[in-house]
Amino acid sequence: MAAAWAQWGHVTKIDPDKALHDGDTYAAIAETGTDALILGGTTNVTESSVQSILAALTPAEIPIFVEPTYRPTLFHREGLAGYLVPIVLNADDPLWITGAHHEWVRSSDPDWNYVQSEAYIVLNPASSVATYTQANCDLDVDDVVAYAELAEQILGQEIVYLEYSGTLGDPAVVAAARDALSSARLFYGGGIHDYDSAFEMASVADTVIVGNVLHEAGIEAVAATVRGAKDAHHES
Ligand code: 1GP
Repeated sequence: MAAAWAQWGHVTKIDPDKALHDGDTYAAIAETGTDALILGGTTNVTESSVQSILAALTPAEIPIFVEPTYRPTLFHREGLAGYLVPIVLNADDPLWITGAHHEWVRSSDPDWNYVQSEAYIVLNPASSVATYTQANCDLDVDDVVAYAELAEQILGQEIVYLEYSGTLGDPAVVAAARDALSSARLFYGGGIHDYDSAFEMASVADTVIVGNVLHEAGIEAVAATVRGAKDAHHES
């Protein structure tokens, strides 16, 4: 699949399980200046929840990807650019490394043109993704750097995703992970909620992802994070 993500500086993740903030519409999210939308959440990203949000989003002018927790069988879907499939490198449960993926490939006939993997490193032990995957989050900076390097150099991953979902991570760890990559892109997600937090993390990551702020504070707050990320990327 074409490397659409190579140009992304800021991405907004929509959790189909959570409502939008008062008065916000799906269609308006694309107008914040965010570069792409991901429909994703730890649970309940279902075929039908995706379908109804896609219907509300289309026609958006930015790409829309799904991080599925179901097994996609329908790839050519109007309004959808493709699927981002996480593998969680520090999951203790192999279901999240190759298990679910193996089941999916066996039971479906994936159209690989629409599939891109992401190498996740889950770093907030209090997050639901850490609980689900039984992630070992007790990692120091060298551990994280080693995961990032092995993702790119051994597993051939093009996207490494530092997932601090729910809390703002350590910029020094993010910077060290990015420095360890040669051409893979470093995604950062977790706790970005305003201009300053977006600026800080976009200064050390290639792509920042915002999630909760959309549902909790709304589209204006997302727009502030877009400005922070763009300013940081212009300076670097
Ligand atoms: C979640 O990385 C994203 O998968 C964003 O995290 O919800 O904390 O913004 P937040």
